Amino acid sequence: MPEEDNPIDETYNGHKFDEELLRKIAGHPCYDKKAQHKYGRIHLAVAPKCNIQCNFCVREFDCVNESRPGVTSKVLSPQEALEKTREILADYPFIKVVGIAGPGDPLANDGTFETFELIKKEFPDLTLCMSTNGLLLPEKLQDMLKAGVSTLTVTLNAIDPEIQAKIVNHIVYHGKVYRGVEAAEIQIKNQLDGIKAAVDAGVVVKVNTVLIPGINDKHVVEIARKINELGVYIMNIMPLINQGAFADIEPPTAEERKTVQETCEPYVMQMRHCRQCRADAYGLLAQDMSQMSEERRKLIKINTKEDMERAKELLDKDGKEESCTE
Ligand code: CLF
Ligand code: SF4
Repeated sequence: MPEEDNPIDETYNGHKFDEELLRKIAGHPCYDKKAQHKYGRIHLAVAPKCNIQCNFCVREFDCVNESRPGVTSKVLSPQEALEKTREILADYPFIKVVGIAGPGDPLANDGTFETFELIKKEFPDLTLCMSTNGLLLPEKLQDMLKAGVSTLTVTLNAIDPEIQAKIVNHIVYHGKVYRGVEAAEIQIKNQLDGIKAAVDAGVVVKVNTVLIPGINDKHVVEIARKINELGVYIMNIMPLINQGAFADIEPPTAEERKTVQETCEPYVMQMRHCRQCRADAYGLLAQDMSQMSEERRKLIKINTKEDMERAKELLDKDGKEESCTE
């Protein structure tokens, strides 16, 4: 990585990142906005089950805490996921990150760990990334670390149980169903304890927060303050997709979201280039190749540096036609 491409402060937010982590951040399209144009990610849809019920989730689709709304990804077995990674990496070596982000919650699915183990064994240089609702984070953190995950997203939509109780209908925790404030208290405790433990273990943590007007919009800055204390690296404030029990809530305008991002920025770096990817997306963030025609994918196969330049030109020129709309 040339020096000018690595803009990351190695002591960001009170945390010192070693050289290896700095390299991973600089090559991660979600964590470093400059990297989004150069490096891609592949999502492996190996995690169908979820252990909570968010009020904006209709469950037929991918987890909307991280993914593109209204989209269902085909679930893969760990072995299928490995094969898919092999095929895609052979053609698109600019993909540096393998993420598991659904379609349900990765920590609620054993296939997540099995998949990471397989990928790590065959591709030890790739960054392994995961996105979770955090309910099982404290108890699964060691498994996650053992599997080699170094960048982690936790969705944190409230740190006040009264507010969280309006967002999540129920959780299923250790075989028991909890609702309301009781459920919220369990989840928030686990999310915050899990984030702290992950940061302490050297994981680079991102927090996703779904901005829900009238529910958590005034509260998001308190989340930002809290995650600053915990050493979170970056925050991604996502607009509500109004479906499910929240179908009647008007999503935030771009201006409202921007104002909240600006209010949170003094506390934690803001991610503004999220594309709300599918749980099976691959390629550059702005150009999800899972949605491209075979013909087009062939056109941008990468074998040499020149191919890479050509691919970028092609994608810049007319890729918008085939990429997903936001
Ligand atoms: Fe995937 Fe998420 Fe890892 Fe990125 S996505 S698991 S951190 S590799 Fe990125 Fe996609 Fe936004 Fe997610 S643009 S939806 S933030
Ligand atoms: Fe749906 Fe994701 Fe919430 Fe689970 S965590 S209920 S998949 S939005």
